[in-house]
Amino acid sequence: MFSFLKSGIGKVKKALLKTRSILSDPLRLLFKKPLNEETLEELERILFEADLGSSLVSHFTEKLESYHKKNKTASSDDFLKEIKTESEEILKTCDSTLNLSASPTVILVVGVNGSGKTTTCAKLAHNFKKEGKKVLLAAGDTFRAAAIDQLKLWADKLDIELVKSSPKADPSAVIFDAVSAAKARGCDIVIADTAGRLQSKTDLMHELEKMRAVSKKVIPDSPHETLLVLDATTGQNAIDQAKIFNEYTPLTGLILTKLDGSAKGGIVLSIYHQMKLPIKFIGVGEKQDDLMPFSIKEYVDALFS
Ligand SMILES: Nc1nc2c(ncn2[C@@H]2O[C@H](COP(=O)(O)OP(=O)(O)OP(=O)(O)O)[C@@H](O)[C@H]2O)c(=O)[nH]1
Ligand SMILES: [Mg+2]
Repeated sequence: MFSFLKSGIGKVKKALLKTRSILSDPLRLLFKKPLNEETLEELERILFEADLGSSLVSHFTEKLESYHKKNKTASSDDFLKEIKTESEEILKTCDSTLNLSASPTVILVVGVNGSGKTTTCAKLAHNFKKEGKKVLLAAGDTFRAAAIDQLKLWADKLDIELVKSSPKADPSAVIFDAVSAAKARGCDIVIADTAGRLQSKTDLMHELEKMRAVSKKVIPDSPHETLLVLDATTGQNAIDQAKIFNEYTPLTGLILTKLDGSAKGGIVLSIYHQMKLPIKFIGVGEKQDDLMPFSIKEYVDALFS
């Protein structure tokens, strides 16, 4: 994972530029003023705008208030440092490593419509291939012909094997074929795309369980990872999605896409605070190299620098 982490230096910082402009820049100015009722209100407003969510906003406000009581002469930089340390503390248990011990490892990629699943599958496949792994993509979104074509285009471009079926076929059958093929061909990783589904549509949510069951028929402890792709620009709504998906199908981690172009970068912190589901990757653009393994330090530095 280290190889593509290095090439991503600066990308995370760039992706969080908008969030930074509404978060750390105003905070730095605010911390120059004395901390009183008025500035505390302003502090809450700034934290809300970066999508930190109400529980985290209260948490930070209380922490900063008590820090101020103990450190009356603290500077603006001291306050920023304090909020940074506190953010790292919240994320400290977020283990972003993937469980890749099985061969083949099966990764199921799920999420609502348009969150970035197909693109993320391609980016993941590309990253693993760069590490020398033999990857197979499964076109588990059989809902629309265009979805299969989209993954096929990526597979051709990245020179990665693809298992697909005809449109409208049972997605579980595709998963079965893909996992069986990966096993027979000695692949290291299978990455399965799935159709976008609204968390409120229970029949579609149950379909996910069927896909998991079928994968288990071929490899009993699979899928090894079930990753929920969340569009960071949807803000706090992403938390509701994570809660409901997790009720239907046990998630092993989250991928937050479209952090570039979003001013809601605080959602990463907020979602971990509330869900305690590890954030495994973040999407910082549309190209194959725009998926970064989530690094606590890199993220917190980018958010508050
Ligand atoms: N800027 C940016 N765009 C992204 C990112 N990830 C995905 N996208 C874009 O988001 C759009 C939707 O991505 P898809 O991968 O098709 O999303 P999906 O979840 O598969 O969509 P459905 O299959 O329709 O549910 C595409 O235009 C992608 O290029 C990201 O990290 N940053
Ligand atoms: Mg898709």
